[in-house]
Amino acid sequence: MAEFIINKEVKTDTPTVEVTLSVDKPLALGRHTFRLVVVDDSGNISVPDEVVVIVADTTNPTAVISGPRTAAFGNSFNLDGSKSFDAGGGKVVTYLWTYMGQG
Ligand SMILES: [Ca+2]
Repeated sequence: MAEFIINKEVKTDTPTVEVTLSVDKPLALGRHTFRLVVVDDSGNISVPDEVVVIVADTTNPTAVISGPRTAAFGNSFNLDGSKSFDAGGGKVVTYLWTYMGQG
């Protein structure tokens, strides 16, 4: 486990390291580059190698629809999807409405 801060080296004697994150302390959505330099037991130092990790929103949003309890015959009314929400670092940007028929 390690907290990674930009340009601050994390040193381990193990060949793997956990990039410790949480919903409270996430990496932003998008591309993030990590660099590795290794040192051998004689003190020789490698050239750096890099990997790009794309942090993506892979969580589906939740739709929440509401409308008036009753609507007067022949009168327009509004449907409300504003309580819909997203998780995974994204936001709701499109609302797709469908009339499903009577009943
Ligand atoms: Ca999402």
